[in-house]
Amino acid sequence: MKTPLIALLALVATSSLATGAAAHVVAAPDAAKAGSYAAIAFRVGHACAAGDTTLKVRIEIPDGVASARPQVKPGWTYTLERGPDPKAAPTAITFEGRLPNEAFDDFAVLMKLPVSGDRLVFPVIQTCEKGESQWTEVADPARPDEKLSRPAPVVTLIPAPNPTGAAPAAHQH
Ligand SMILES: [Cu+2]
Repeated sequence: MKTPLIALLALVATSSLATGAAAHVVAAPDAAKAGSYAAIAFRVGHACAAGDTTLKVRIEIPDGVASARPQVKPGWTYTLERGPDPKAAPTAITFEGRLPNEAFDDFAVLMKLPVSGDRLVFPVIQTCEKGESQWTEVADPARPDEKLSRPAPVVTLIPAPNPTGAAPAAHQH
């Protein structure tokens, strides 16, 4: 009777983890090939609190991302924040619109991901009619089981199969 119990516990642990992640602000997909152009959606699962409405989603673009373009969303506007280099990727993208608490939505960004690195962290500030949620917590590698209440969305970089080879079909603009 030992094995079925362990299997059941594993199943419970997995499904509760999945539910928790889906209810936060998460990256979808949460893994992408290093060096690739990847469309990553930032999925907002709920407002800042019950009865509140999301008005603004600000996504910080980490260093190493060479370009970042927001997907146009009907009903939403976007603003790009830029650093001193006008050719570099924006440092942040803010979507503005309305998203009631009972609904979820995806805010997609097309990015040229860095060729090397393990993972990218995208701090997100969610501004609502009444409150604000800062999705900026980063897990301590020394304490991987620690429960974070407002984790930042993370994208794991999948190593390129041939990192030393020539880049296929370079995109020059
Ligand atoms: Cu949540």
